[in-house]
Amino acid sequence: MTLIEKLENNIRLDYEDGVKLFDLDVITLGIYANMIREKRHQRKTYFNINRHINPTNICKDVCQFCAYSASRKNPNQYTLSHDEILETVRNSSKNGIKEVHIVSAHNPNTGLEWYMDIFRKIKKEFPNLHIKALTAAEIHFLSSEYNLTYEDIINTMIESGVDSMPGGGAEIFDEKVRKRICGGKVSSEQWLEIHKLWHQRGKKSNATMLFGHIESRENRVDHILRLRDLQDLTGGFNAFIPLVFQTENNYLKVKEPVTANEILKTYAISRILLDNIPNIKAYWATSTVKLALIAQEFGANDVDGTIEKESIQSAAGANSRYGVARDEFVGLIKNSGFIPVERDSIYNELKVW
Ligand code: V47
Repeated sequence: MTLIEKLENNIRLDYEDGVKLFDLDVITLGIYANMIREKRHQRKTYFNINRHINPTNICKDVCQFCAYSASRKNPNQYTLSHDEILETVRNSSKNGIKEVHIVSAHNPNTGLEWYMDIFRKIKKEFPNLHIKALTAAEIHFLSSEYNLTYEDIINTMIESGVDSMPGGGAEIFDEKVRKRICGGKVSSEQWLEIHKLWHQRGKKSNATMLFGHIESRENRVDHILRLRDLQDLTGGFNAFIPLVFQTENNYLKVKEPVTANEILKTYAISRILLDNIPNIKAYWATSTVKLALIAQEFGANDVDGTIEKESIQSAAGANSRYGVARDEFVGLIKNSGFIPVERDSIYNELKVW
C-alpha cells in the first residue's frame, strides 16, 4: 500500500511512513490533517482563559535552549513569594481565569513543601480554579532532591489540589539529542514513566515537543510515536503541543528559525500520526498568533489561552510577554473562519461563540 493509500484509508502509520510524510508538500499534508481534524472537531477552535505563573527562574540544570533560567545569559534571578503569587491569582480571577498554569525552574531553595503549600493556598481561596502545575521535569527534580518516589510526589500533588500536569520538559526524546540540549535533567524514559503514573491515578496531562533547533525530522517522528505508544496504554493525554524553538538568548547556536512551512508540516504530521490524542495545540506564544490561526487549517484545533503574562518563551524572543485578551481571541478565530470555543482545562466546552 502506498503512503497516500494509507492516508486515504485512515491506516495507522509507522515510523518509516511518518518520516516519508515530510516529503509530501505542505498543502497535501494539510488536506489530510484537516480531514481528521474536521471529523473530530468540525470547525471549532478551542482556547481557555488562563494565567501562566512562573514562580522562580533559579535552576540547578542548564538546558542549552533555555533563556528563562537565571544564568550567564540572564543575570536577573527571582523567586516570587506566596503572597505575590496569591495576589496575581486574585487579580487574574477578576478577569475570569479558569486555570492557573504554574511552571518553574529547578530551584533547590523552593522545596516540595513550598510548592504544595502554595497549591493548597490557591485551592482554599479559589476551589473552582483548575491548577495545572509541575512538569515531569520538576517532579523528577523534586523526587531526587527529597529522595522520594515519583508516586510519593504525585500523591502529594493530588492531595494539595493539583488537577492536571502540563506537558513541559519533554523536549526531544531521542537520547543523543537530549544529551546535547538538556543532559542531566529528566530522561525520556523517566518523563514517560511520570506521565504514565499520573494517568494511572485517573488524571490528565499534556505532552510537548520542542522542535526547530538541532533535532532532525526523524527525531520528531520518533518523539511523536513514543507518545502515541504511551497514549495507547493510558489514554491520559489531552493535548499534544509542538513548541516552536525561539532562538534568542540561549546556548544553542541556531541561526535560522524554523520556517513556517516546516512548522505547518509538523503540526499536520502530528495530527496524522497521533490518531489517539484528541487535541493538537498550536501554542500561539511560540508559533505567533497568526501562524497558530493558520495552523487550524493544518490539523491543530487549539491555540492555548489568554496567558496574561508569559516568561519562558518571551525570554527567548517570542512576542508573548503580555497575553491576548479574550475578545481579541474570539474576533481573530472568527475572522479566520473557525468557531471560537472557550473550554476548560480538560476540554469541556464552556461557551461556543
Ligand atoms: O519544556 C524553553 C520550552 C517548555 C524555549 O501543557 C522553549 O498546556 C521555545 O511546556 N523556545 C515549557 N520553547 C512550556 C510548556 C507549555 C507551554 C504551554 C502550554 C503547556 C501545556 C505547556 O518551554 C519547556 C521547553 O520545551 N522552552 N525554552 C525556547 N527557547
